[in-house]
Amino acid sequence: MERTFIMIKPDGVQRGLVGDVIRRFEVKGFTLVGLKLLAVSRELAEQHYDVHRDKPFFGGLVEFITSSPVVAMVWQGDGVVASARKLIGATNPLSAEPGTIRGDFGVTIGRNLIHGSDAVETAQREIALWFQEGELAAWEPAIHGWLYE
Ligand code: IDP
Ligand code: MG
Repeated sequence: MERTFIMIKPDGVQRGLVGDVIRRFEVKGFTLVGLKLLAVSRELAEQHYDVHRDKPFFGGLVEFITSSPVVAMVWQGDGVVASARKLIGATNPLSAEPGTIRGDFGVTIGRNLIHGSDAVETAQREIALWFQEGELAAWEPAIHGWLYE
């Protein structure tokens, strides 16, 4: 089944929003298959955001992501990659719709609380970057039949 990589950024952890964020993915019906809190190395942050290496905000972004612990997660479910991006909302929290994580909790693009993979292939790359295979649990919730027809 489809999987995506979700990271609660340092601002989300510092502001005590870890539980709220996890709750939104849980009640939507997605399955948590990997979870850890970690201090991010500069190397990992740079690899994760490699696509933005030439952007003016790259240096500040790496500083931010390495400044305080993050919560890294893998969530699973039908269409989870695109659906997670909808739950997260637009990159700029001031443009993000109310009801989305960034729309409800954020005010500025450099403190937008959470990362979600932007495509299935990106998700596969990011999951492999952040998690060892043994850190992921393949399990099916007992309520599966009440979530999927
Ligand atoms: P996304 O997180 O919604 O996929 P991207 O365009 O991939 O957005 O940018 C990655 C991250 O880089 C954003 O989530 C944000 O933290 C940061 N970022 C993007 N644009 C800016 C900017 O103009 N100023 C500061 N930070 C930015
Ligand atoms: Mg992105």
